[in-house]
Amino acid sequence: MVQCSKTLIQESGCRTSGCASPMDRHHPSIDDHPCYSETAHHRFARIHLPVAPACNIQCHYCNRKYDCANESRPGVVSQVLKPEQAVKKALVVGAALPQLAVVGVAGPGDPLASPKRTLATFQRLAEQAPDLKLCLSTNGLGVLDHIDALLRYNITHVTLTINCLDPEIGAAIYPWILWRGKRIHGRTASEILIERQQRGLEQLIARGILVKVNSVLIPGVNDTHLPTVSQVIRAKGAFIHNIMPLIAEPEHGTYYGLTGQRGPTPEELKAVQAACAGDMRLMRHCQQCRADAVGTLDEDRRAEFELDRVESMTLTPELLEAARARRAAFRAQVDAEQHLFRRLRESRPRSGPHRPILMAVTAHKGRISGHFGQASEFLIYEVDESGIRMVGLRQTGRSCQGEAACGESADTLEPIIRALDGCEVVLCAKIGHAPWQLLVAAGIQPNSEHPGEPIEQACRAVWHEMQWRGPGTRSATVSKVA
Ligand code: CLF
Ligand code: SF4
Repeated sequence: MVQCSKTLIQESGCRTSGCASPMDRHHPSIDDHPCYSETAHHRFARIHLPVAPACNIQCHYCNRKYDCANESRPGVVSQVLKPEQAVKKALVVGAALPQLAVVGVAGPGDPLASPKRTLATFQRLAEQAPDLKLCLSTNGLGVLDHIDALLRYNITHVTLTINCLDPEIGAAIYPWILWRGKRIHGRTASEILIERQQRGLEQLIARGILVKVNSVLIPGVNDTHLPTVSQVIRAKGAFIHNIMPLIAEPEHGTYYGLTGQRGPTPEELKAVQAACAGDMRLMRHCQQCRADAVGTLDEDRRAEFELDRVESMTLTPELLEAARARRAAFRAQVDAEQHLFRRLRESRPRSGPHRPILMAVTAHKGRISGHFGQASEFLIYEVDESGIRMVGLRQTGRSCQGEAACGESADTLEPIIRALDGCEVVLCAKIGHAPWQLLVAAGIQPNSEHPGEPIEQACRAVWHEMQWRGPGTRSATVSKVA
């Protein structure tokens, strides 16, 4: 049996010691990682430190003037920081945002093409902020050379970009790599890269690091091949697969952009994700962040932490200790909330008279208010015969990005509906047809019959109505649907 080097895997069961599927395992180490856990992504923040300017390969979707497109949106430039500047920035952000949980290095080039800068950053962070998770995103060419250092500095999460297993396909994506001081071209280059990526994947997993695999979906190049990639990485124990759409525009100056290679349509992306699903976790909430991103995935806080401001701040040991305590308190609060929800869900009878019901509410100043599609958070109440109690808050992000498209996209609604898991009712002032139908299909009763009423009065009324009519009954009329 292979021994895991990290307790995080041992605590929850390691596939090398008998667990079959990544879907079966609950990893405490993902509970506050916004990319590995969809439920964490509205609550916890990450910061990317742009310390790695160089790259050791060329991808046809990359222009070196911009951030590494293996995780980032092309056409974005991040200012490269020295390790000491980067560490100070992470500590300043960690002092200002108690929700900060992860520090990642994802560019602007490949972090392991500048290993000294990347590892020096992680080493200092492991010493100065040991509660923050350390995360790395790489093309995989250099990973085998640095696994010991990754473990030494407590990097627990690594993303590998794996676009193919077939060197013929690889030759159409990677024109060259830099390998042992030489530039290697064509099929030989992609053979070396693929072999290093696969052995890197195996070694990272064997040594207890949680691995996410990113694949860039390139229509006509690797679209029909990605389900095979997904099967292989799943069999090797990758935790989650993130299939990212190619973004190729002529103005980005990339080979693909200039030669007319198109990116996938939303339907094509969805079809490939469906073909890769099964018992593999798929990441569907990736924001293709910048290499200097700060904040939660849906709230950009970069502007608050410009280098001048960061450099003017003084960090004392007392301030750092207080910041750690605030982060710990924030985690404990989220943990307690999740624990409460689990307990309520498990203990609540599913049927029978006078049972307690969880309701998600959009409100303003204590009254039912707002459009479902424009709500970015829901108050959660438990309602039963004895009264109503607020038991938490779920932040979901908005489904509606503008009046015209309001609530029509199942892609944006599905994560919100998943975030309301356990609730039986949604109370809001207005709701569109599409979210109404999806909520009903998910077993959640939408109700827009009580706009402007005090929350307590509305929740009680709905609870009594449900006792009278029985669960799953449509209590609101479609006349109030926006
Ligand atoms: Fe950053 Fe990447 Fe770590 Fe997340 S991002 S290094 S795993 S902390 Fe996340 Fe951003 Fe998508 Fe990356 S949403 S681009 S997957
Ligand atoms: Fe560009 Fe990233 Fe590919 Fe390097 S690994 S060529 S930085 S996209």
